[in-house]
Amino acid sequence: NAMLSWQRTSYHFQPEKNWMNDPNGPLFHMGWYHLFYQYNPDSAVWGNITWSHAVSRDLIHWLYLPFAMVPDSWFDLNGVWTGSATILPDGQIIMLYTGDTSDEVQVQNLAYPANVSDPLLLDWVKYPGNPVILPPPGIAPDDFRDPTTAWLGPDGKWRTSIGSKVGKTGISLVYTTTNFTSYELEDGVLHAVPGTGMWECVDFYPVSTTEPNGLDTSTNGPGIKHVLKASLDDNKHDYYALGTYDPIKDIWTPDNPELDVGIGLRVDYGKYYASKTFYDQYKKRRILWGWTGETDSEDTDIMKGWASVQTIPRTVVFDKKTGTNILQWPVEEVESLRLGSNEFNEVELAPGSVVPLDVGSATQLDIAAAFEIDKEALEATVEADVGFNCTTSGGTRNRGILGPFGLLVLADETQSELTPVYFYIAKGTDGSAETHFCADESRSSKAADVGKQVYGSKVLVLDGEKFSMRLLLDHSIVESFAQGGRTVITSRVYPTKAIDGAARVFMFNNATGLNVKASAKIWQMDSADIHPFPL
Ligand code: DQQ
Repeated sequence: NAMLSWQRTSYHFQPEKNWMNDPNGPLFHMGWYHLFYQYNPDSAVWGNITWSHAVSRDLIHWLYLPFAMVPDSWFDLNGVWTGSATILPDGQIIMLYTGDTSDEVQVQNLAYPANVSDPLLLDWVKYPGNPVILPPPGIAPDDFRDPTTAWLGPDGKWRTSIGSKVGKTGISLVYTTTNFTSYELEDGVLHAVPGTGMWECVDFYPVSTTEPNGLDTSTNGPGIKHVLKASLDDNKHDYYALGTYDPIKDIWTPDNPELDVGIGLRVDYGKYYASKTFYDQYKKRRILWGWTGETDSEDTDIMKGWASVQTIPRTVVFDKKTGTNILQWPVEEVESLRLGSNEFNEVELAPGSVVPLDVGSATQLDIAAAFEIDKEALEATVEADVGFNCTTSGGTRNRGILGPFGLLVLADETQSELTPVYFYIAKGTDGSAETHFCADESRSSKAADVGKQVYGSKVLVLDGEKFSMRLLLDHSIVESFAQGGRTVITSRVYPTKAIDGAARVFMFNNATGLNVKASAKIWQMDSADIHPFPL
C-alpha cells in the first residue's frame, strides 16, 4: 500500500515526517508568517515535545526551519509545551510557553528571539530566570498550562491567562506583569464553568461588532465583544462563547449563560483541537489556526511515519447578521491555489437523486455550493424529525421529509466509499424549522481501524439566505463551512478507493418530501510548496 502515501495532504501544512500537535505562537514579523508547533522529532506518536518552526509569505506555501526550542532545560525537560506570542508596542517579541519540568510540574516560561531584526527569527533564547510562573496554591502541578497572548489593561499592566481546573470546574486564571519576568496572580478568575474539566489552550480576543477588520488583542471599548475559547481536555473539543470583558475587574461574562464556554458552541464540530488565533497586523485580520489529529490507529501512523495536519488558517469575525456567533472563513490566500473550475447551475434534485459532477479527479478541490429548497413543501410539512441531531440520527441513510441534501465527496464511482456533507431540516408542530449541518464519515473508508463518526450541529439560515456550503478538500481532510462559516466541520477521512484519479463528487438529495435546486462552482486546487528552507 506504499505507506498509504495518498493520505498525505497536498496543500495543508504538515511536517515532512513524525508527529505534530498544537499550533504555537503564530505571528507576523517582517514580511513572514511564523508558525511554531508541537513536534516529536523521533516518532509519529506524541512525545519529546519540541517547538518546530516554519515560515510563509502567504500562509499557504511554507518553509521548514530548524527547531525553535528543544526540551533541554530542567524547566522544560519533559516537553516544550504550548504557548503564545505577544508583540510589544516597541517591536519586541515575547513568547510565553508551558514547560513540563524534569519533575513533571507544569510551569510557565519566557523566551524571546536572540535577534528581533532577523525576519526568520531563527534563534530563540530561553530566559535564564525561568520558570517565570509556578502553579499557585490550590492548583495541581499537572493542571496549569498554555498561556495566552498577553493583552494590555487600562492600568498599564499586561495580562496573560492560563487554563486550569478546580475539581470539575474549568477555569482561566489571570496574571499581570509589567516586564514579563515577574507576575502576579489576580484574585478571582477571568471565567469558570462548572463541569467542563481542565481547560487547555485558552484563547481570548476581541472582535468588532461594527467593523469587518480584526482587532489587536489589547483592543477594548464600545462596539467590541470578547471571544473566550477553551480546549476541553475531557472531550477533546474546542468551545467558545461571545461575551463582554471588564478590564477593571478582569472578568469576562458570556452574552448567553446557556451557551457558555464548554457547554455551547464549538469552534469546529469535527476533528479539531488546541486552536489559537493571532492578530495579523499586516492585513488587519484575526487568524485562527487549529490542529487536526488522526483518527486511524497509532500502528498505522507509525507505519506511515507521520501524524496530523493543521487546518487552513481561517479569518475570524463577529457574525453581525445573527449576533450570536463568530464566522470562520479560509484565508483569501488559499484561493491562489485555484486552478480550472467547473460550474453546475440550478441542478434539479428530486427526492432520492444523486447527480455526478464531472470535474475529473476530485482529491484536491475548493467547492462553493448553494441549495434552494421548495418553500411550499417546507411550509406544508407539519412535522419533521423533531429532535434531530447530526451525531445521533444515523447519517445520510436516514431519510427524513426535509433532509438530507448536499454533497458526496471523496466518493468512488460506485459510491462504495463516500463522505456526505449535508443539510437536514427539522420542523416542529409550532411551525419552527431548524437547520442542521452534518458530515457523515460512516462510509468514508473500507478500512476498519479508523474513526467514522457523524459530526455536526445546528446552523442558522436566515430569511432570504440559500443553504450554502464551502468545502476545502485535500486527500484525507475535508473542511466544511456552512452559511459563510457559522458552523464548521473538519472531517479526517481515509478513503481506500476514492483516491487519486478515482475520487468523484456528487450532489444528492435524500429527503423524501422536498425538491432541491443546487448550484456549485468547483475548483481544482494546486499543491502548495512546503519544503525545507534552503539555509
Ligand atoms: N498539548 C500540549 C499542552 C496542551 C495540549 C502538549 C493540548 O500544552 O495542553 O503537547 O493538545
